[in-house]
Amino acid sequence: MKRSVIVLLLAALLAAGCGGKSPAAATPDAGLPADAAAVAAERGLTPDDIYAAVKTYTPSGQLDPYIMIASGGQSGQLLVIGVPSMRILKVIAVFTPEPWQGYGFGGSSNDVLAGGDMANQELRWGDTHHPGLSETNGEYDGQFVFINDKANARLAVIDLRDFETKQIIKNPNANIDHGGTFVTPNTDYIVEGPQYAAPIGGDYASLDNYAEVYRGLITFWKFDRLTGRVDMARSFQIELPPYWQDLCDAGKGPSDGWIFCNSFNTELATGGVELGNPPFEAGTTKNDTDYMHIFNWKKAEQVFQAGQFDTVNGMAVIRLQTAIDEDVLYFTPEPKSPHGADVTPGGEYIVVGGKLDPHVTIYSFEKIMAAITAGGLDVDQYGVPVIPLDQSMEAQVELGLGPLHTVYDDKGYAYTSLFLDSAVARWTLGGPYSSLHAEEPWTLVQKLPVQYNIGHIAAAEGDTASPDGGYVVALNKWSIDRFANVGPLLPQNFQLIDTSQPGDQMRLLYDLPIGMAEPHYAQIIKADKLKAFEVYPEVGWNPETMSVDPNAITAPDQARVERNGNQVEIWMAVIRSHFTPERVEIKQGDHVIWHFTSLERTRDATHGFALSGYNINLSLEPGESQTIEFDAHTAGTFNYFCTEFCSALHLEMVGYMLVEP
Ligand code: RUQ
Ligand code: CUA
Repeated sequence: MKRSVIVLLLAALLAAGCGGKSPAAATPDAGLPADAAAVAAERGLTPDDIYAAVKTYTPSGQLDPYIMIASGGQSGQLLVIGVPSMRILKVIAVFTPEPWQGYGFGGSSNDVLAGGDMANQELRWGDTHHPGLSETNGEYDGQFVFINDKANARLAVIDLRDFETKQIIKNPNANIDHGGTFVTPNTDYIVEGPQYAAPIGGDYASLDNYAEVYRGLITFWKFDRLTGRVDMARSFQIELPPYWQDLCDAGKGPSDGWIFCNSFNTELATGGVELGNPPFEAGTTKNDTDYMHIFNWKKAEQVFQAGQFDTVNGMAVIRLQTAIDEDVLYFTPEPKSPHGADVTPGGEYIVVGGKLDPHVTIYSFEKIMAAITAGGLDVDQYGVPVIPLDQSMEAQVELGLGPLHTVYDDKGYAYTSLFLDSAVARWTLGGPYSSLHAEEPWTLVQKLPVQYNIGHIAAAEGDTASPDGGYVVALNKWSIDRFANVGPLLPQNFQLIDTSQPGDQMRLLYDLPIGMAEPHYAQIIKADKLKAFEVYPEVGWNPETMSVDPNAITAPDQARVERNGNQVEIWMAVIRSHFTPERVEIKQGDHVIWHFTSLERTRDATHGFALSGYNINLSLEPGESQTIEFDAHTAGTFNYFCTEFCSALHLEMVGYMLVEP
């Protein structure tokens, strides 16, 4: 029945000349079933609207073929969104405490958050920019996702078996990052690119000494898949000139082993508009070109392993001069204030968008290698060899105003966000991609307006070695008039675009308001690559160690309270619809260690544990174990209760904690 309605709708679309710009509402004579046509007519839906509805409508119980993992911007979190339904499935708590997940309110997540603290400052938010899914052979493998915190130069590791954050690591030598996270094709390293230059290690230095003391810094975090953690002892950094390095991408295929990063502020501007200096916006954009940074990371790894580094704050730093001497770093010019650097699926080209240039510039990895091999290169003011633009460039394509980021599909098209034009540009790749499309290589095919001010852009598997095509999502910074007025702070607008048809057939399908932050990048993975647990694999599972916790219990009759001096230790069983024990009687000043085990094996039978007056709130998913520790600082009568409506007698899932003065 459902299928036949769709067939009828599609027939109607054809009959109505779908794809045309006719504003005429569908009418019953268009061939729609009478009731559907009546709804369409009543709502004033055009054939284009009906097409978009049919492309995105996902009946209850049907699952999306793609999952988008989007940065959550200054919320500090990640978003999980189904594509094409554009339903928000989850917010993953990363840098910011989140009560629903019991994240940061007792339990092991407190340790995860504390792992990202600075020596003298607790950090409880982040500005997430670029999620990086783990890859095997340049393809998403669905195991992990990594995300940076631009505000504090931190990196987080999320395990996609339970979609929970396992590690936050503070970069000891940087205060800001941006060009991360992205991974090398087999996730050997998670790369965290820098942004605003600063003295390495963050010491004080006058801006008068900018050129001599301030530096850029790129970090290669070694990822250990077995432990699911970054290993700082096997990670290294490379000192860079104090240009402001921006987004980066890893080579693959022929360019595997190399990394490409944009930079701006090769002018070495230091601001000070209040002192009569040019403001940063003018000072950093004077030069016609900046430098793309070209790293041989496999060579850098050898340099690191050979011990050719200084240790700064416990971290190996390969000095700039060593990087130059060991052929680790090269430059090539890029037009005015570049932003995105995106390697093509086969690894042959790097596409760079210049914010103040109407073109994207396409660099050939083969040409770059030939220039390096030929040698005899001039150097920049810091001694880094510079490959002239005419020796590295393959093509330029004029797209429009404000090109930023580029993703790809399976038809040899590239999609570039045009911030100032508020449009998505579809254009053709050349070289080995020419046979995939009918158009001329390196030409603009279509510009689709989006609403408004698009920043990043994401495509189905669009930055992997084999993009899927079909969908692109425009991550728009402004929404202005797209949604009901909810006051001066407006949501962002994620717009789903249909890219299934070739040529100038891109269409806008759906608007998803994001009312929690300004997300930056997103990646879209095939849903069947994700193999998350339905319930934790065994009762007593500790999500921090991903194994059964030694303090877990397996039955309610093992629940108990033990006192040792003024330390009270509690082993609590949690199962519908009660906690065991239901009474905890302690004394003011006691130190309490409280272990929880959910004995549930039923999918979605999650319990919460909230303790009044003590800022404690856990989420106990089926099979999960957790431990909290606190001092009973306040005497009185307190309740603990379940915060998830888990059963008809959920309100009875409660207990008393009596703290005797
Ligand atoms: S940025 S809008 Cu952080 Cu990726 Cu380009
Ligand atoms: Cu357990 Cu409500």
